[in-house]
Amino acid sequence: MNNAPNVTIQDVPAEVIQAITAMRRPIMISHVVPDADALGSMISMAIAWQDEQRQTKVSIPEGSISQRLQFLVDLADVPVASIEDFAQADGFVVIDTAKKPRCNVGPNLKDMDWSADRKIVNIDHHATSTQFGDINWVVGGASSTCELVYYLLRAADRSINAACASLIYSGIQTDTIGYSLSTTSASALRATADVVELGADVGQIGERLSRSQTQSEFDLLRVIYDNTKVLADGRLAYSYAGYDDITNAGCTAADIDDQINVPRSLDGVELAMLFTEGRRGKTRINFRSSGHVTISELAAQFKGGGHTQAAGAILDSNIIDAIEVVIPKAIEHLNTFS
Ligand SMILES: [Mn+2]
Repeated sequence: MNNAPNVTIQDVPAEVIQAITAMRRPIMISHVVPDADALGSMISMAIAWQDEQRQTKVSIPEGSISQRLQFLVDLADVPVASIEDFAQADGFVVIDTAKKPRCNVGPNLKDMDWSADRKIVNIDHHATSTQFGDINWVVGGASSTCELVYYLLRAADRSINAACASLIYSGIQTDTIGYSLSTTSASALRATADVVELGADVGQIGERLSRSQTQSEFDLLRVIYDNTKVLADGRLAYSYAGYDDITNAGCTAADIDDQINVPRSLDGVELAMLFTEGRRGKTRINFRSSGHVTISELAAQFKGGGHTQAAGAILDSNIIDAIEVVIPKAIEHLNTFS
C-alpha cells in the first residue's frame, strides 16, 4: 500500500517562495550526520537560488560529511558558510531537519542563537517536525525533502541544472531506498522522471550510493554483521559498534547510517536497531520498522524523533548501558503490535 502524500507544484506555499526570494545572503542548512537527502536538498537549493542578486552558501562544518557522501558535495561548486557568514546572512533556509538543535551548524555555533533576528524558512518531510521556522513547509510522510525541493524550484521558476538534478535524484532515490519503500509516491516518481530529463546522472550516482564502498566502510560492516543479535522470536534484530570498533575500521561517527540495513534485512524482522558509540559516552540509536509496526513513539521515549518507520535517538551513556536500557522497552513496544 502506498501511504505517501502526492505533492504538486500548487502545494508549494507562496510565502515560502517570497521569503527566499527576498533573501540576498541566505545560508542553507540541513541536519547533523547529513544523509543524501539532507545534502541533496541543501546543496540543490543553494545552486538553484544562486544568481547575480543572491549569494547562497551552505553549512558544512568540517568533518561532518561521511566518506560515502563527500562526492555529493563535490558535485557542485557552492561556497561553504564561515562563522562570519552566519553573522552576515540575511536569512536561513533549514532543510530536512525536524528540530532546531539538529541543525548542522558546527560545534562553535551549536549552542548559540545563530539565527538571531533573521528569518528561518523550514522545508521538511519529517512527521515529527517542530515547525521551528518563521515560515514552514512541512509535508510529513512525503518521500523525501528532495522531492519537496524539486516542486518548490519548479513553483519558483528556478532553473535546475544537471548537478542540481543529480542532487535531487540522490535524495529521492536514497530516502525511498531505491524506490522500494511505501513512501514512493507517484509524485516522487514524477519528480524523478523530470530530474532524469534535466540531466541527473543516474548511473554514476547509483554506482557511488548503491554499488560501491570504501575499505573502511566495508570493514565496519563486518563488525555490524558479526554483532547482530535476534530477539523476540525473530521479530527484533539489533547490532552495535563501539567507539573502538568504529575507529579501528577507519571510520568516524559521520560514517554511521546505512549500517542499520544489516539487522533490518533479516527475514521476519519487524523492528531493527543499530547502536553506535561514535563519540565516547554518547550512543546513537537508529530505529527502523516494517509492516504495521511503527517506531516514532519508541524513539520519542528516548527524546528522539524522525519518521513513522525510521527514527533515531542519542543517549548520554555508553553503548552497553544504552543496549541494556533500550532493548526491554523495544520488546515491550513491539509486543503492542502483536
Ligand atoms: Mn529525508
